[in-house]
Amino acid sequence: MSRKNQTLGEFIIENQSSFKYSSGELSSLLNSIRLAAKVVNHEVNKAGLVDIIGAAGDTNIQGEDQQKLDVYANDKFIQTLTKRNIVCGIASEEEDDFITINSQDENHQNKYVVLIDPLDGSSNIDVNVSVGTIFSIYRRVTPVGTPVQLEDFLQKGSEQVAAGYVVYGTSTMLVYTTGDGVNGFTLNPAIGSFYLSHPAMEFPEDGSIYSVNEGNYIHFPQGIKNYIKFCQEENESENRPYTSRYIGSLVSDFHRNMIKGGIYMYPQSLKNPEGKLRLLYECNPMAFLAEQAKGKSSDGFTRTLDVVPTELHQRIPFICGSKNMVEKAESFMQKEK
Ligand code: AHM
Ligand code: MG
Repeated sequence: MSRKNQTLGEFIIENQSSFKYSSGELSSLLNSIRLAAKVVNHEVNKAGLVDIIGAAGDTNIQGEDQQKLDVYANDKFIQTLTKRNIVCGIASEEEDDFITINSQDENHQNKYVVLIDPLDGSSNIDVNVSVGTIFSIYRRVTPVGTPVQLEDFLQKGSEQVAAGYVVYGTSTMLVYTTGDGVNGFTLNPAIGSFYLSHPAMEFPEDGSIYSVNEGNYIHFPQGIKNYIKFCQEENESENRPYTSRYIGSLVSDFHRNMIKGGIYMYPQSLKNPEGKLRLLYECNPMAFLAEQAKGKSSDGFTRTLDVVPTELHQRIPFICGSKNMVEKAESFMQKEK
C-alpha cells in the first residue's frame, strides 16, 4: 500500500508485483533512472556556477545545436543504464542511431529497450527555466540472445511497459507510470532521496489553461486556429477566455497542466509539416502518462499511442491534456479536415 513520504526506492519494490513482468528487472531499471536523475539534477543545479551552460559546439541528427548539459545528461543516462544487465538497447534524441548494449556474457540476454530525451527544453537552460528528462521503456520484440534491432524501438506507444519524466523545476520531481496510474516523487536535496509527494496523479477532466507557441499561429492548420480563438472567446459559464501558459519545456507545461487542468498543443505548421516533437521519446511517454492520469493525447485524429512508428526520430503533431479539452480541440480539427 503506497503512502505519502515513502521513498521512491521503497515504492518501486512494493509495487513490483503490479508490473506486467515482475522479475525484478524493471524495478532495477527504474532504480537506475532514479540514480541518473539525481546525478543530472546535481549538474543542472550548478548551471551558472560552473562551465556547463551554452552550446557544446555540435548539432544532433535533427540539426539542433547541442547544449553542454544535453551532452552531459545523455552521457550520464547512457552510462547508468548500461551498467546493469537489463537494457539491450538505448535510443536517444542526442544519438543518430540506437545503441546496442551487449552484456551478460556477451550473449544479448537483456530484455528491455529505453528511449530517452535526456534533457528536454534545453533552450531554457541558459536562462534558468525548468527543463526535464523524458523516458520510455519497452520489452524487446526480437528474440533474446540476438542483437537488438530497429523494430525493438519502433513499437507502438501502447506497448510501453513504463514511462516517465523528471522535471528540474523549483523542486526536482520524478513522475512515472508502469501502467497502473501515475505517481510523483519529489527530491529532498538535503537527503538525496525522492519521496512520494503526488500519489495517483490525475488530469482534471476539464481545465482552463492552453499551452501553445502562438508565435507560429499564422502557420497553424485552420482547426487549431479556430480552437485557439475558441479558447480566447468570452463565455462566463465555461470559464472562457482560458489562460495562456507556455514555458517551452514540454515536461513543465505537461506537469502544470496535469495538476491544474489544461491542454498542450504542438501542431503541424508550414514550418514543421510533421510537427516538432518526436514520437518515440517525447510524445509516446507523455501520452502514456496522460492516459494513465485520465487525460488524452492525439494528433487531432489518431490516438498517439496507436501510431505505428516508421523512424527513430519521427516527428508528429501533438495535442495532450485534460480529456474534455483534447476532445474539443479534436472536434475543431476534424471539422476542418
Ligand atoms: P528540444 O527537445 O530540442 O528541447 O525540443 C522540444 C521542446 C519542448 O520541450 C517544447 O515544448 C518545445 O520544444 C518548444 O518548442 P518551440 O520553442 O518551437 O515552441
Ligand atoms: Mg526534446
